[in-house]
Amino acid sequence: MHNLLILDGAMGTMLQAAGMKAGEHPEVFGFDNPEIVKNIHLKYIESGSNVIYTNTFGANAHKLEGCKIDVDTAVKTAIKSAKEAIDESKRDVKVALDIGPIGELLEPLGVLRFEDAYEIYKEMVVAGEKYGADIIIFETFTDLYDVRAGVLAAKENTNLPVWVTMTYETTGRTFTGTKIESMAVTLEGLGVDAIGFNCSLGPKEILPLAKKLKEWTNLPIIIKPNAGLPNPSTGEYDLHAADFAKLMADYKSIGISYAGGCCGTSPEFISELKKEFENRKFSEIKSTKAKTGICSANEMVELNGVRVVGERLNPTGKKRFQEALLNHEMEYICKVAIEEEESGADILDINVGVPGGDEVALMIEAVKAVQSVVNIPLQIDSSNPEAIEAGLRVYNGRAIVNSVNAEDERLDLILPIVKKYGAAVIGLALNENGIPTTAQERFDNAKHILDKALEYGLKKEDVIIDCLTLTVSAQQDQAKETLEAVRMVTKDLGLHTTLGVSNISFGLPARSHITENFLIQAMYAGLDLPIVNPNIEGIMDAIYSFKVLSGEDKDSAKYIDRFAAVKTETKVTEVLNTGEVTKELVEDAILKGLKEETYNNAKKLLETKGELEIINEYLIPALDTVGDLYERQVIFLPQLINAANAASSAFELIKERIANKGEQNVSKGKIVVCTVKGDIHDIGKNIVKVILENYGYRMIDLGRDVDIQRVVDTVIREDVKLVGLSALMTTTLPAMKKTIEEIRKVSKDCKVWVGGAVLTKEYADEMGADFYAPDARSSVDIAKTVLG
Ligand code: THG
Repeated sequence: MHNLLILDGAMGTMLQAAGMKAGEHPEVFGFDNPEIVKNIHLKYIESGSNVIYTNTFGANAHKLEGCKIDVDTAVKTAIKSAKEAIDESKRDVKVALDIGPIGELLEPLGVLRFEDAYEIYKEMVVAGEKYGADIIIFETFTDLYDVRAGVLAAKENTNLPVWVTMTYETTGRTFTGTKIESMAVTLEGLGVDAIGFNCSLGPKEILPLAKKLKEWTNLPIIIKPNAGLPNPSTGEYDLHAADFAKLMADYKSIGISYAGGCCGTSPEFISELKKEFENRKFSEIKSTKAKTGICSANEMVELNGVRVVGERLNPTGKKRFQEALLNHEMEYICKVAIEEEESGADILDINVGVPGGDEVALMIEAVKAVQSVVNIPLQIDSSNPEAIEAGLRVYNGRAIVNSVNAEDERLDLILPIVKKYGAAVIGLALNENGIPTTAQERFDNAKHILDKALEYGLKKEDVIIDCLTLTVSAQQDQAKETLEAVRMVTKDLGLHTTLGVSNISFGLPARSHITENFLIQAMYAGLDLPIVNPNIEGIMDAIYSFKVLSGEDKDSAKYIDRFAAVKTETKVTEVLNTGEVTKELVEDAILKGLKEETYNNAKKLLETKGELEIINEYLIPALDTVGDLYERQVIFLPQLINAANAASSAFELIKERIANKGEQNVSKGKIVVCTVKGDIHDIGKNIVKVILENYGYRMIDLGRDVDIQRVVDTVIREDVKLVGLSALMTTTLPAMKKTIEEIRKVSKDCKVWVGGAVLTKEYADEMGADFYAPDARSSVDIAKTVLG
C-alpha cells in the first residue's frame, strides 16, 4: 500500500472567521489569541491531518518589522499552539514550521540580496528547530532563487527534514518563469526531502503539473491545492469538500505522498479527503527513474545528445576580459555570455581566475550577473574549492562543476561540495602523476573518479569525463589516444564526456581545420559536451551536421532551420563598430537588459534627435516588443524587469536633458497605483510601477494597505485620470470594490483598473472597474487607452 499522509487545510480564512481583521498580521493575532490557533489545529487533527502547518507563514523579520512581536516569539508562540493541540488530541501528528516567501523580490527582480534572504530564513528555521518543529515547509514560492536561499538556510542550520511546495500557473511556469523540471532537479539536488505544489490552482488544474513533476523527481510529492478557482459571482472558491476530495483521488495514479488543502479549504475538506483516501487505497506506483539535466530556473538541458559548452567566459589570453573582471565591468561579461547564447551554446563555462582578482568574490559577482541575462545553464570553471562553492551557492539552477581530477586529495575536497549542491561534475582523466599517455590509463583514472563519485553519493549520470586534449603539433601521437579514451569511457563506463576542443590546434596555421576535424572525430567517438567557441561558424556547422548524421536532429529540422533562412539579427557588439544607433540596436540592448549600452545609445541619439522622438520611436517600440515576447513566453519576468530597467537608464537621461532645457514635463500623464486596504502584498504592484514608469508615465505609488481616503484625496489633489488597484487575497476584494465606489463619487473621468492573483475579468466587472489587467504587461495597454 502506498503510504499517504494527510496535511491540513487553510489557516488564514479560519483565523478571519474567528475574528482576525483584514490587514492584521496572522502571527500577531495568533500571539494575542493562542487558543483560537490551537482550536483550528485541533479541528484539522480531528478531521484526520497527520501533519499540521504552524501559523508562521509570514513570521519573517521583513514582514514582522514594526510589529509588537519578533520572529523568535512568533515562531515560539505558533509552535506552542500546534503542540498543545496535538497533546490535547493525543494523536501522533507532526508539526511543520510553515515558511512563506519574504514578501520582497530578490535581485535581480527586486532589491533583496540572496545573502540577506538567507539570513531572514535562517532566523526562522533556527527558531523552528529550537521550539520543536518536526519539519520545515517552504510553501507558496514562485521564485526558485528565493526558495533556494531558504533551503540552504534550513540545511545548513538545522537537522530537520525540508519540504518545498511552489505555486504554479496553468502554463507550467511560476510567476517568475521557473519551470517544473528546474524546480524538481534543483531542489532534489539540494537535498530537499519532499516537493510539490500548493495554492493558486485547484486539484484539477494541478494534476497535469503533478504528472510532469513526477517525471522529473524521485522525491515524495506534496499536493496542497486551493478549493478550486474563485467563483466571480460569489467570491468563493468553486469546489465543495466532497468534490475536492474526489478530484484529489485522481492523484493516486501519480503516487503522491502528502495531500492537503490551501486557500478556501476547511476541516470539512480534510475529513472528506481522509475518507476518500481511506476508501480507495493508493496502489503502489512503479517508480521509473526520474529524468534529469543541467538547468537554470527557466531552461532545462537534458544530456541526451551533443550539447555545446561555450568557452568564452574565460580570461585566459584575453586582455579585455581580464580588464573587465578586474574593473568589475559585468556588462562586458554579460555581453560575451549573450553572444554565446545567441550563437547556439547550450551551456556556458564560466571562469573568472585572473591575477590580482579575488576569484571567490568575482565568481559570485559574475554568476549573478550572467544568470540574470541568459537562460542557458552554467558550468562553474575553477580549481579553487571556495570559488566553486561560492558559484554553486548563488547559481539559481543545477550547474556543472569544472573540474576535479583522479587525485584522491582533490576528489575528497571537491566531491562533497558537488554533492551538497546536487551539481554534476567534470573529472579530468589525470592524477598526481600527470596526464597519462595511453587511452587505457586515462580510462583507469576515469573509473577511479566514477567510483569515488558514487561513494560520495553522486549518480553515474552526474559524472562527466574529460579525456584531455593535448596539442597535436607538440604531441602528435596523443590525439588518437584521446579519441580512444573517449570511446572507452563512453562505451564501457557509459559516462558523458567533455573536451576542451580548441587545445588541439595550438601552434598550427589555419587552426580551424584541425579543430573542426578533431571535434567531428571526437563526437563520433562519443564526445557529447564539447567545450568550444560557439561564435566560430565552422564549429557550429560541424555540430549541426553531426547531429543530422547521428540521427539526433530529427528530420534535420534544426539543420534546416540554421541554413534555410539567412539570419539578419544584429549583434549588440556591432554598435561599437559602426557607431550608428539604429532602432534594432536600441531594441536589442533593451531586450537584453544592457543598461550602459542603452544609456550610451540614448546619449548618441540625443546628438541628432529630439527627446520625444527618442522616447516614442525608439524606447516605447522596444518596450512593446519586450512586452510581446513576454506575453508569448519567449522571455520571462526576470528579463522583462531587466529590460524595463535598461530602458529606464535611457529614460532618466532624457528626462534630465528636458529638465535642463526647462521644457515642460515629458510625462505622458499621472497614474496612481496601490495595494488596497487590508492587503500587504505589493510585488505585482511594484512590477506594474516599474514598467509604466518606463513607458513615460509619472507614477504616484501610494504603497500597500492603503486607506481608501488616501486614494481619494490623491485623485482630487493631483487631478488623476487613472488609478490601478492591486489585491492578492480574496478577502481584500471588498476593500477594492469600496475604493472604486469612493473614487467614482469624487471624479467622473478617473478610470480605474484592477489586477492581482485572485482577480478575474468577471470580478473586475462586478466591482465596477473600468479595466482588468491579467498581468503587469496589460497595464500598459490600459494606460495607453486612457492617457495616450
Ligand atoms: N577541459 C576542461 N575545461 C577547460 C578546458 C579543457 N576549460 C578551459 C579550456 N580548456 C577551454 N576553454 C577555453 C577558453 C578560452 C580559450 C580556449 C579554451 C581561448 N581561445 C582563443 C585561442 O584559442 O587562442 C583565445 C582568444 C579568443 O577566443 O579570442 O583562449 O580542456 N574540462
